[in-house]
Amino acid sequence: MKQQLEAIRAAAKAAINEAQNEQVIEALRVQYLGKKGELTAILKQMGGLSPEERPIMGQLVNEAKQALETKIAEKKKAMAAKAAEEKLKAETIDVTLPGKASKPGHLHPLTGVTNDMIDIFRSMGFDVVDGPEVETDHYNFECLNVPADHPARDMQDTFYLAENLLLRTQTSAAQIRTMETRKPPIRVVCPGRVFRADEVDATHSPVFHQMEGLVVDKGITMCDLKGVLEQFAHEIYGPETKVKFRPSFFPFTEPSVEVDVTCSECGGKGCRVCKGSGWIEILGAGMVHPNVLRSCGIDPDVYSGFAFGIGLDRITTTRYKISDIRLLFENDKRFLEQF
Ligand code: 2NM
Repeated sequence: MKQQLEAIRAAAKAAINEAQNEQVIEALRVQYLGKKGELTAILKQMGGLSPEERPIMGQLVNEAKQALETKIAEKKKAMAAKAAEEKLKAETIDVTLPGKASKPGHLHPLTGVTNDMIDIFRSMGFDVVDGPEVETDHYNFECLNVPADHPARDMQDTFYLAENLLLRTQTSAAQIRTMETRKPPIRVVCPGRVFRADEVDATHSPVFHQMEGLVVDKGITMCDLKGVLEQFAHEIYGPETKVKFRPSFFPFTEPSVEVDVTCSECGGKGCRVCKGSGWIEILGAGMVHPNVLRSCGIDPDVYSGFAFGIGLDRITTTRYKISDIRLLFENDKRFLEQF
């Protein structure tokens, strides 16, 4: 019986040492120490022993039982410690590793220039208005005194969506709508996308951006136009900038002018950017044609006004010395990150 006990004890010890997880340990505990376990079975055989042998054997069995219980507890503790250590190892964060810097977003250069220009005109008392990009022939051409045989009305120059529906070729239509709905005094600018069926090259894109302005009140003259546009040029290019007004022609203004500023690259001496002339053309303008006022229900004998159209893409490319307008629309991050 003693030998049997020793054999059980040795087997249990070996099995516990071998055990890899809690379930196995628990199974071994049941196998050896449980109610139907092997040690309990030995205790049950003690009835057949002599009264002298019984306490000795009882003590041996109890010792074995205690030893195995201790062994199991130790093994469980060791396994828990090992599991905790592995968990810690797996969850370790190296706080000394360098971080991944995230680049903050920023405005597209065109948006930045548009916002700056809006600020300049707001400071002179202008409101910002907008209108639809899909326009009717009526608002885009007819109200603007553009005659039926004008080349701009040709399919070649304008994107038509249907007989009388088109992508606006300028933002003036929004100003026509403003004249229809507001009473003078009117002072508005309208920034936005416009569309023309141009071939793409370094200075042309079928989608480009404009800001048109309109002032209508009693007694508005060419002097008001000059003052506002000079102020604008000084704010956007610097106070040393000179401004030149040249006679021109637009169907919607009479008289019409084109406005040049001294080249910001060479200061007016002449360079590659201004093609040697010292001047850069930045906008077109003029006194609103009486027919345009009349088409919006404004009496040209009582009111007068001036209007102007500025190419935002050109202001942006000259300000940042960008050589090709297409860079503004390609959304190449290597380009955009420079601003
Ligand atoms: C330009 C040049 C000259 C213009 C005219 C109007 C309106 F709606 F009042 F008739 N808005 N913008 C205008 C005048 C636009 O762009 C080069």
